[in-house]
Amino acid sequence: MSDSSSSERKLKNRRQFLQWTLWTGVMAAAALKFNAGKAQATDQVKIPPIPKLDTGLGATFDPMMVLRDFDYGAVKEENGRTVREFQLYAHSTPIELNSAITFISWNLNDRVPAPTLRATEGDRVRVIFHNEDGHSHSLHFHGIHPASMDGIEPIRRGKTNIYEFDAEPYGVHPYHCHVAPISRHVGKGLYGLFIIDPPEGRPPADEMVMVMGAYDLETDGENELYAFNGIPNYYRDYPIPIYQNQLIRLYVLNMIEYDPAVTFHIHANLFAIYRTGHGLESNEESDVITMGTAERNILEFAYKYPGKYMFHPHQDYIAEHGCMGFFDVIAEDA
Ligand SMILES: [Cu+2]
Repeated sequence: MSDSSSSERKLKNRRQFLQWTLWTGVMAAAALKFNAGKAQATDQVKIPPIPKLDTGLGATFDPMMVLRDFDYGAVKEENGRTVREFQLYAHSTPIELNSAITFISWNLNDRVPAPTLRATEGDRVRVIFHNEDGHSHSLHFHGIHPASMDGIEPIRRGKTNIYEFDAEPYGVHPYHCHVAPISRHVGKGLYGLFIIDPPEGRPPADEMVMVMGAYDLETDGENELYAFNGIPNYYRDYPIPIYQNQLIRLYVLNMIEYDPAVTFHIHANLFAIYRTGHGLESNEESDVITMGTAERNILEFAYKYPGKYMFHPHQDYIAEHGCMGFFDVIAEDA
């Protein structure tokens, strides 16, 4: 790629990134507004200031924004029911995984992972899928729905398809492309989280998503790089600020192809485990949890002492190739 086309692309990516950041801000404000008065009392949660980062990478998204970005959809009332309408666009977008490696991702809304969709159990969910990519793709949601909405039929390029179903059961579900070879479509970045909240909500917490993915750069059925929320080593280089003694609720998903399972481990603490996010009582605590591909959990913890604490899979090869991060615990009185 010539220098001029590379810098044009960077400019375009930065423009998209700025638009995306703006959009994210609007969505976050909308989400907070919509949540007002609901069981999830977001006003009781203090979110540390999010640093403005200039990573030098020409990314169309910022993993620091992905963390706390929840898409509640456009909310409508139809026949006395809450309907949440989501717009998803399949694209091919270059992502700079580090200063040396650019990867052509297949993605939704120019980001990997895809937007975190969020509804409450019993809502009607309407996902409008625009395939603007050059390949056929589909959206397959985990959860309970009719066969006609299972998303295994390819949607050809240029076509739009509507997936509509009731949000059930409450919990944490993945959604992803289901066009063969699925390992390639998922490995290229077509996956995200679909959170269904219980009707009664959950206690206030600083909520974040942590999606584990991988990149098979050599197309040899093995991963060369791994990442939390899209960019390898991002939270190693830019630790996630959280407050001391405040409850953190982590929605963790493993979407790593080719490795049968990975673990997720946090340092100097234990977390309460809510398997598949299905259940309001935790009966298990650990500092490490094993997840096969597509497994996901809610993990809850708070840090007692300020400082920087690592999190990573305990498969050290995977940690050393991009799945590495830190929480930066800020003292309460800071
Ligand atoms: Cu696909």
